[in-house]
Amino acid sequence: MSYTKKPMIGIIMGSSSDSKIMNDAAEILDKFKIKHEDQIISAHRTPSRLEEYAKHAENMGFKIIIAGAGGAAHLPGMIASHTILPVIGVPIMVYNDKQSKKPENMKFSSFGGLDSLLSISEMPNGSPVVAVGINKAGNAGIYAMKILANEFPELKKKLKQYKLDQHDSVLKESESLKKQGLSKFVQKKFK
Ligand code: RP5
Repeated sequence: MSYTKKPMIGIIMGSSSDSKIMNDAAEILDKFKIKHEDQIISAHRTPSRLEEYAKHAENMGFKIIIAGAGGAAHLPGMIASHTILPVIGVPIMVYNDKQSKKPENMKFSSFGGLDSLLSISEMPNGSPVVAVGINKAGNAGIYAMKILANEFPELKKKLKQYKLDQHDSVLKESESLKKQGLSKFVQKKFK
């Protein structure tokens, strides 16, 4: 299929500590066989690289950039200021390793991601970034596909099927809940 030949989406994140969350976007794109290029670009630690990346994204022919950052998240907005490509921002409730048993590896943002959400969504007039919810990188992936689907009919079909699958999965769960009763269902689901 034509849309699988070269990366059409650039996924960038401010730090390796964002990678676990940003991987949700990659997983969605992989599921739909959309190639993406992934990089770490920090607005405050590598500002010159940020400008270079915006040029690179245009030269590569990317159609969308998905940018995730935590804290005072400048990456999505600054990238948007350097390019005409649409930027989808993912606000990140910063942490380093959620699975880690060592508490010193847990690093939450003081404002639980609200800092990042506002930094991304409240871009002043003239340089917009669309923002998904906090840590909702998967939604950024789906939204990117919706934009691409305007151009690629195969993708449109796949997205329609994705919606039908969601519908069926809820029906299946509802049937099982109805059959078992709420108490048993909850015991089983959350054991
Ligand atoms: C932001 O600072 C990054 O996007 C990350 O979410 C946050 C913390 O980065 P590290 O200190 O974990 O590298 O720039």
